[in-house]
Amino acid sequence: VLNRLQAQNTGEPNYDESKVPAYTLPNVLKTVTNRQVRNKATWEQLRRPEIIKLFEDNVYGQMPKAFDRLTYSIKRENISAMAGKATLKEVLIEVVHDQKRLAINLVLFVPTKPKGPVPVFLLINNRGKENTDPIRAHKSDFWPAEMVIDSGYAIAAFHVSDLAPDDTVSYVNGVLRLYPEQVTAPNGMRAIGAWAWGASRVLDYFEKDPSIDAKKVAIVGHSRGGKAALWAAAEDQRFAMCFSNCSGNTGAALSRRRFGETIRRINTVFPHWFAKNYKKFNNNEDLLPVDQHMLLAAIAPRPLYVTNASKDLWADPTGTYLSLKNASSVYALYKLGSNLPANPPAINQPIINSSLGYHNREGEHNLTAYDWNSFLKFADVYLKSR
Ligand code: GTR
Repeated sequence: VLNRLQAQNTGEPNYDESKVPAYTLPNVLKTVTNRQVRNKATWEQLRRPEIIKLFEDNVYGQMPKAFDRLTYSIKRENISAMAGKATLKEVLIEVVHDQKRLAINLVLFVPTKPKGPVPVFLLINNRGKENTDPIRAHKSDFWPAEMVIDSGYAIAAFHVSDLAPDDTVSYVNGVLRLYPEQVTAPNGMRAIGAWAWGASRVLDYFEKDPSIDAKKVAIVGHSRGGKAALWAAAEDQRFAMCFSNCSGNTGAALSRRRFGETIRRINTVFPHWFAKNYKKFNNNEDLLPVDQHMLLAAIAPRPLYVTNASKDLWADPTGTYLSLKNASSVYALYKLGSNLPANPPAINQPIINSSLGYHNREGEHNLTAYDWNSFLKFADVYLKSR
C-alpha cells in the first residue's frame, strides 16, 4: 500500500503486478437500485441506459443528439482508384446547428463492382493526415486501404482535428463551437466525446450512400482513437462492430488496477479529453461508479475486438483482458462470448472465434498490418457472412 501511495504521489507509473491494489469492480449486472439483471430486456431497458448515463456524467461527457441539418457533397470521385480496384470518394460532410457550421472531411474507398452495398471499416485517425492519403502516394499500415479493399470491404477515415483539435486550448475549435454549453458543463463533452460524435455523423452519411451497407459499419481506433471508438460504439448502437487497438486507460483497460497510465495522469496530461467531472476520480478510482468493463459491456451484443501490444505496458494488457472478461457476463445474456478463455492468450494468438475478440501482438504501441489482418479475419466471421 505504501508503495502504491508513493507511486501516486510521485506520479511514477506502476508496472509491478504485485503492487496492483485490491479492488472491487462495480457489478455490471446490478442496477443503481440494486436490482439484479437476469435477462436482455432488463439489461436493454434499465441497466444499459443507466451505464451510458454514468459514463456521460462521470467520464466522457454528454453526447449532443440534436442538430439542425446534415448535408454532404462529393468533392472528388475517382472510379479507377488503386489501379481500378476501388472507387475513391472524398466527401465533405457538413453539420449545421444554431447557424454554425462544422465540416468533416471523409476519405472513402469502395471496392469496384461490388455485388451490393458493402460493409465498411471507419478509422478515427488520431495520427498524421498522410496516413489516409486519398492519392495513395503515401501508404501506411496505420490505414492499409489496399489490404482492406482486397478483402472486399470499403474503408474510410476522418481526422480528429475536424471535430476537436487534440490540444488543451484549441480543442474547442471544432464541434464544441456548435454546442458551447458543453464546454462549461461539468458533464460536458470534450475532445474524445467530440471524436465519437463525429464518427456518428459519418455513419449518418453512410446511411445516405447506396454503395455502403450502413448496417455493417465497423468503427476502428488506435489508442486515444481507440478510446473514442469504444465510446462511439457504446453510445451509438448503429455501429455494427468495434475495434479498439491499444486503447489503455479510459479505453478498454480497467482503471482500478492503476497499472501503467492512471486517471490522474491522463487527466493531467490531457485535460481536454474527458468531462470535467472525471477529474474527481484522480487518485480516487474506487469512487468511480463505473469501470471500463462496463463500457465494453454497453457494446453487447455487437462483436467487439480489443488489442494490446506486448511492449505497451502503459496500456495494461492484463487489465485490458480482465476488462473484456468482465464484460462477458453481459454478452452471456445473448448467449455470446462464453468461449472467451479465463486467462489472456499467448502473444500473437488472436481470439477470433468469440464475439469478444482479442489479441496481444508482439511489439510496440501502434496500429499495424498484424492488427488489421486480425480485424479482417474477425470481420469475415461476424460481418461478412451475416
Ligand atoms: C499517450 C496516452 C495514452 C494514449 C496514447 C496515444 O500519451 O497517455 O492514453 O492515448 O498517448 O494516443 O497514442
